[in-house]
Amino acid sequence: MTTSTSSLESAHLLRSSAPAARWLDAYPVGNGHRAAMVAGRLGSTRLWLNDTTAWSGPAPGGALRGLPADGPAILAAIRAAIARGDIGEAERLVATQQTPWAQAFLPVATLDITVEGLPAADAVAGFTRTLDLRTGVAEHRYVAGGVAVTHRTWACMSTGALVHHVVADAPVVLRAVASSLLPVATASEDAGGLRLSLDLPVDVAPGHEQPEDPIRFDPDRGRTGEFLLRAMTPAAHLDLEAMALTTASTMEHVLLVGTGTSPAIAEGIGTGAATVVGAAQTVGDADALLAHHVAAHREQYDRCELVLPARADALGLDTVDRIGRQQSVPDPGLVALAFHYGRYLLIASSQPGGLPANLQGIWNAELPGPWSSAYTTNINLQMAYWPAEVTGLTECLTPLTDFVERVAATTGREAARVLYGADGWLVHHNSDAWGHAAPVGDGHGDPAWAFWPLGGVWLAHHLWDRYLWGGDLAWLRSHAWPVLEGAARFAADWIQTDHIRAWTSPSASPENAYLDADGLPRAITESATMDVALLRSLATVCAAAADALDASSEAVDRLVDLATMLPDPRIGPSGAVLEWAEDLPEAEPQHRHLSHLVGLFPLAQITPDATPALADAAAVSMAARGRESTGWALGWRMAMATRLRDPALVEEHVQMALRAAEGALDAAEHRGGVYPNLFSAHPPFQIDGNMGVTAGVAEALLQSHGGVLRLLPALPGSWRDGSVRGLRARGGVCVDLAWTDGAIAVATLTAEAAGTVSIVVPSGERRSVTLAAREPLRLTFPGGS
Ligand code: FUC
Repeated sequence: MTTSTSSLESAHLLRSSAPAARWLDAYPVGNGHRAAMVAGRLGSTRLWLNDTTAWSGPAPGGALRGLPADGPAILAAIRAAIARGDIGEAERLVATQQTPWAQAFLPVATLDITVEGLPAADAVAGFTRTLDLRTGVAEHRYVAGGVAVTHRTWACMSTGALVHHVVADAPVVLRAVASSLLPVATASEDAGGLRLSLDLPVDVAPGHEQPEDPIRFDPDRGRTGEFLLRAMTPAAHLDLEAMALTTASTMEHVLLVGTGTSPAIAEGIGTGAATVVGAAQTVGDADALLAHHVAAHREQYDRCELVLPARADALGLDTVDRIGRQQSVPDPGLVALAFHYGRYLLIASSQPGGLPANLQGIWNAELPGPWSSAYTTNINLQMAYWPAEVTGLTECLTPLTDFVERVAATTGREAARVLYGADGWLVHHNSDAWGHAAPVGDGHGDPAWAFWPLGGVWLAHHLWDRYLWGGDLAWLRSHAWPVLEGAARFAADWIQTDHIRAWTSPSASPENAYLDADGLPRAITESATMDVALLRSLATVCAAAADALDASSEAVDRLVDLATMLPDPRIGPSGAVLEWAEDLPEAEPQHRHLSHLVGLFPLAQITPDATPALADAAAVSMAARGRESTGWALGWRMAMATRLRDPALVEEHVQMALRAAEGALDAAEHRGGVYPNLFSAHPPFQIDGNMGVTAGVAEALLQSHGGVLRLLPALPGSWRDGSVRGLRARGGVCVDLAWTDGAIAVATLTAEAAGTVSIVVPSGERRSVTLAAREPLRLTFPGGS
């Protein structure tokens, strides 16, 4: 299938004919280090600026502040209370182990760039605003009083700077005014540009906590933020008091922005503002800068492409109108756009040398942002990275693997020792740039969300995934193995046993609660289904890693042994998978989390082939939870539906995930969708919902668990004709597919290394194919099988 201009446009371009009034109308650009939300307006642009290293902290006492001195004794008392059935006491004790909170991802500055002297808005015509995912350029153009003006903004992937380029067909003057929610310590002139030095707070409380002083500064310990604006056009005028830079009148302007923080959060993270702006200045003019950037961006973006037919009337339509229309008639082209958007957002928010994508990727304008715009590890951080390997963005995973390695060697290890007297490392349900690993909640957090020590066990899987996809044994040995083995040490210490059976205590199923005999909601129990699924999977993964490396570990052996004694997942009287070890009534039967089904996705412990009864039970569980949910929860449901090979359910969820988040329905209803800029609404905006859709679409087209490559396992009915290029399977096989009338037509497989792979086509037929290294093998399927 060839890619027509119209499908390129409809699958890679966001468009609006209205100026961006709000942050949620603005378009995101980013290079993993610096980012902006670009609000194109009549005669102006507003940029909300972010930097991956701009976090509050280090908090007084560091990531372990507030931990009790007698953690292991408290743990013993918690376990004893659970054993005697006193859950109230166990929950009280659990709260005594809570630290205050994780730190916040900060907004750096806002830059308002105005074209001076343009006529009033009513003399303006032809306004359009686009975000081209193929180039990473946000653009808006209009004609004002006969002057045609084009603004372009990008986050340069090669130099690291942010670039704002304005071209007019008559000379114009730009005035750029900076502001910040952070205190500006100094505003100074720097090589003709404007330099701001910002005080970063050492401690920021999340919105749900109400301390007396929620944003605290400390002149001795606080870090410094930096903002630098330079114009490549000469004769700029600087007004330090107004924090404004005015350019000379000319037809073309280039503004360069750099940001940075110091001292560094960890070794190797962050570059200074002057370094990146200087690098951009040496590239040359705007055309050269753009060409360098686009080449670097496309190198990642172009690796994978999905072609689905767009509705005939989609071309030239505002994205927000496409979102509105797809609710009545499916628009597969919009699904392709959302698929590419997730990849775009991952490229923009997660690059080597930066920190992992946070709850909002790398875009936050609030102090604090929602949930501090930090990391939540009981689903959200993991989901943000689900598309990385399968859509060919392995380097985007690097900030996460680096982060996990750092936590495993430092804060996670300390927290395991101090809190539980355990070896190895852990992360509880919230983290931040400093690697917060202890439970949060400040002594009053509901254990349903605040107590969950298995975030690290789950995150360790991402390092194994990188090995499964990339096959780099040296990387497995030096990077993944210490993390996996450390997770196994913690797990083996955490699991309790009488040498006949094994269990976890305390345990919770994020973030649901059950009702106890008195009808009270309780979270703490033993051996929640999710604990067991993750710990068993860790045992399997660690054993496989040890095998691949020919390594031995007493902790891994112990974990493997314990895993065999953990309880099997159970099906309850209603036919659903039990969320806890016993059949307990759920406090919220329609809860957004599907913690107990983690074995279905992303793990592949439950599959229609290997465990048909559990797969049926998982479908019952999903139905009982209800179709409706928040943004990321719809993405998770969609990905699970692909594993159940239920195309209708996939289609239903993708359509729900892509409906308008605002306006159409009852405002009080808390359910997911998308904003006009296609950001996923939890609500509020969270990046996981975008990435979940991308991963779910990929998983509907290709699955590679269980030693087989399953082609088109869950193709929704409305995606009748299409093709995908550049999906990647475990084992390092690149997969291109084309289908017609819902039936597979061509598959092209290209392996990194020679070998034999098993493929399963939609009819269920299994074939074994032998691949030579890097030589594409084209398979055709006359009649779709
Ligand atoms: C978890 C979820 C919430 C939200 C938050 C950031 O706590 O249960 O829905 O996504 O993370």
